[in-house]
Amino acid sequence: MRRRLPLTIGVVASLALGAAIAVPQIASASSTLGQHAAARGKYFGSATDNPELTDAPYVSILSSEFNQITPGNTMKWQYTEPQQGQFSYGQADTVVSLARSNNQSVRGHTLVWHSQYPGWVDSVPANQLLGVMRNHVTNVAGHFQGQVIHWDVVNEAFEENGTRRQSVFQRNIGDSYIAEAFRAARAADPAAKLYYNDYNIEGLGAKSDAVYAMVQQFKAQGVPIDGVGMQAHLILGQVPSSIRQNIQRFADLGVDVAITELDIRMNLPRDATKDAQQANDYRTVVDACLAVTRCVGITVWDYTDKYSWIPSVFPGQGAALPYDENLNKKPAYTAIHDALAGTTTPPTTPTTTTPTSGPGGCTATYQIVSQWTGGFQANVTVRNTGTSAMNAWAVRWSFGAGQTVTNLWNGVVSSSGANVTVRNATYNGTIPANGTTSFGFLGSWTGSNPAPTGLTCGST
Ligand code: G2I
Repeated sequence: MRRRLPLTIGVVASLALGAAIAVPQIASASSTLGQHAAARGKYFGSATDNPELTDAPYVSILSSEFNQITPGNTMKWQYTEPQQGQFSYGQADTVVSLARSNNQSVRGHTLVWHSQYPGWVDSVPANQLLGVMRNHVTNVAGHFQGQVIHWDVVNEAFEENGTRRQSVFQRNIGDSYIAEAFRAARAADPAAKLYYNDYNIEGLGAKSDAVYAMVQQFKAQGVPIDGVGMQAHLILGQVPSSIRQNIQRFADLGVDVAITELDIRMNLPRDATKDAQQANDYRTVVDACLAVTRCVGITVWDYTDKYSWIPSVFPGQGAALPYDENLNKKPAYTAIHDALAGTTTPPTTPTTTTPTSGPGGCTATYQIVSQWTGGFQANVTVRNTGTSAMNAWAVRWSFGAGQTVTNLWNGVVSSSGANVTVRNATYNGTIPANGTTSFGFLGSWTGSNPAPTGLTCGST
């Protein structure tokens, strides 16, 4: 049996996609994460694993709080085809039937992966491996037809620098193995949404660029891909600032996006400061998904620190999930809940509009879109009030109550004390006469969040 650590030390993250879940429902303040997500047209799910299903209090929360489930291990090749041609679905079926009894959708994980496959696969002659891989995909996706609505068809096929990982499939089949796996999956279960899934593709970078190029190529060639899963094994305080923009660019290619394996690990022990940062980080991820229509949902890689994979792979780190080891909710839970619920706590007057002319013939309109305890999201619209196109812009303001920008998109931010400068990104510097562009950001605040002062817009 093969078992390899799937992640490069110090760099881990990925997202997965989920399915758009049914019809939005009304959720109340006390609703579960799954109910709030459904009300926003998304799902919020958890991975689980068979050994944990004997833990009744654990199962109780798993069954009630989430509306989506991913089997964390038992759909992998080593479990489903331990000997060549002998398929074994007992453990995976147990997870699937639990999910069905709780009205939860199931993400299949995973058909083709460089890790957790049985040793006999390495002995298959190179010229037979394509047939063997197709046979595996056909059988597994066929078995779960109608029960699995999203499949991680191929998992973790790229290196950090964007080259192909030299897995047994890559070495013996070549670049085409990914497309071939997707074709076999489509044939086996035409209704399932088929995803490519990887870590460290949450933000812009060489690896996500490589996946982006592959999806673009698959779309052009008619290879049946429906989504990209971003695993999102993230590190405290290091949510990529481009996560929202990156999700959006995949969506713009015409695929769905799911956050598939979210966790945010920290150096142990936990403390209140780290918990607060983690809550903020979870909020950032949830808000990024909520901001993009084609981001279909989020799955945490199990929901409790009791069953997290992190401590065994990253010694000294952990506490990565929204429930602690005793199944108590952490601040991260509240952040996720409030983000999904759209809670604005406290209910202040969140909108300020302050158009101000600057020296460069443009105005900036600053608007708080939503606000919650400790955080807010704002949008700034830049209008060219001149009579000719402008090629660059800079918006400046000063925060009066200690607020900070934590994550900004569609612009480049620099801060000095209370003073904030946002310049255009490479792609939105040009604004035609009387045209507009905009950028957005997540900010933090304590005490109060008054409108900024000294808001100006200029060409430099
Ligand atoms: O490594 C974290 C995840 C990265 N993305 C793909 C996921 O499939 C992967 O999940 C983890 C599981 O959560 C772990 O539970 O994959 C690991 C293997 O690469 C899983 O760990 C293995 C242990 O290493 C084995 O010792 C153990 O027998 O889980 C097995 C079943 O509990």
